[in-house]
Amino acid sequence: MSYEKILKNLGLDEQDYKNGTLAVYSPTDGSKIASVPEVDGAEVTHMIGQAKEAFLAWRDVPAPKRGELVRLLGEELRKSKEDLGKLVTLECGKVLQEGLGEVQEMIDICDFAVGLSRQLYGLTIASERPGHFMRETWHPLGVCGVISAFNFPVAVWAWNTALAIVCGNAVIWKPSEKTPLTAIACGKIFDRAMKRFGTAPAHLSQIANGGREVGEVLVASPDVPVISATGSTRMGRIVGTKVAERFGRSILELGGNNAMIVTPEADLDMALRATLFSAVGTAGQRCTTLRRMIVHKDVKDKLLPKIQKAYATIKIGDPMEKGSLIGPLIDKDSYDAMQNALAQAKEQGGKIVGGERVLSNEYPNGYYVRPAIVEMPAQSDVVKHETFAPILYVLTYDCLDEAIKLQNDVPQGLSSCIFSTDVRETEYFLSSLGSDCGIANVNIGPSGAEIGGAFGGEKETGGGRESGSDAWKGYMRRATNTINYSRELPLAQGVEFNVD
Ligand code: UN1
Repeated sequence: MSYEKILKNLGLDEQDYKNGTLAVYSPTDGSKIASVPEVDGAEVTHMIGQAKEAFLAWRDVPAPKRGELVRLLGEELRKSKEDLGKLVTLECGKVLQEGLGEVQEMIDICDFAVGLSRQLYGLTIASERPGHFMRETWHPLGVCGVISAFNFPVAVWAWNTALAIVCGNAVIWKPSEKTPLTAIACGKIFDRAMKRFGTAPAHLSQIANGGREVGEVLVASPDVPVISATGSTRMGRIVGTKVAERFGRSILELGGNNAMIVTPEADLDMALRATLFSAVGTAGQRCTTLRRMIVHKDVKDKLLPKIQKAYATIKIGDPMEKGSLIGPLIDKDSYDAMQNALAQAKEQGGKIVGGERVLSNEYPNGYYVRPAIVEMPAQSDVVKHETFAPILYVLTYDCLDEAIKLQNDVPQGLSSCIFSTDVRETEYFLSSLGSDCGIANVNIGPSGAEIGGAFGGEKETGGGRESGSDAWKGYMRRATNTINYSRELPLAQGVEFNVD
């Protein structure tokens, strides 16, 4: 199917993707597929005003009714799954199975949010005073700014928006400049849900395609009380600081440098399969991608050749084609960064297999690579750095404490896992003496998290939590209420304050 047909199915008109100022290239072959309209700073300011109006009306709609809008969004996403999945593949280069999986994550979070819309619970708390009680109530915050990255061009919007909307907020989304088309498609899908819902205020969810200025205006505005930003640590450091300066709230999902510990008690076939999906899936461009394997010294020679063998035969190619497991990197800059990291790894004593460009004759402007495995003598600087490409560094260890120390000795703290069938090892890894990451898994890889859990990580990953569990609290403000139903006015802490 031609991509214009996909765009049409999704509801895009030519004015949405032709004659704009923001050029869109497909990483598949580097061809220009669209040029979409952009907004500037002044327009974003205007959009913030509109979003604020929408919020003022939406906060008064009962939460379960707000959930109905998200339920309709989930229905519309189900109808558009195939087309949106393909567009994700076309625009960001992940293989179709993963493009479809990403849309499934959107559907899943909608389902979650619908249930949540009847469960925005607060605590009741015993008061120390007679005839009093305390409770916590949760209220929407206002306009929520969402800044997302190219690698999950649509799911990240959905994780934030589904929750933000049932919580009673309005949303303005700044998508990655590399993936504005999928964002426009999401806007159309949202509009269809809005239309069916009928009575939601206009401008509840808006999209601001454009450059740096768009993000800067959102981040600086006191009318945007919460900013959820996904991307590099460098970006997060700027956003987090700016938002903190105005005492806004930020939810940051930044770099990861995720490890797998493989112990002598591991099921090696499972470890192999998990390694393949998590190290080379999405061409190594997930924030949860497996980047470091910390393998016991006695196990390395059993496991590593198997991984190398699989790497040598894994199908790299057009991400739309059935059977392809690795698509292209997003662009040349990304390829250059990968080669640069490999050169550094070599200097730092690394032994590299793979990593070279492939299919360059077929796709002179598409950057396909063979995933790299790099045996490192130590956890040197390059290993501590997140390179957004399929490079798997391999380190060995002697005792579990050493492995955990290596695992934690990086600036990032997103995801981690251990492969072992020994419950003492696995529980130790999950204990407070074990992994310091926001996500710690046993016998599954570090990537591909379900939406039901809170997603996010510590240290330079930014500390934010999105998606499941109680991540919704990030989009609401908590009020503590003390209610006196007696005829007395006792003070807390037994303080006497009487005027006679
Ligand atoms: C990301 O790469 O930005 O756990 C998020 C996963 C996905 C989310 C990745 N559910 O791999």
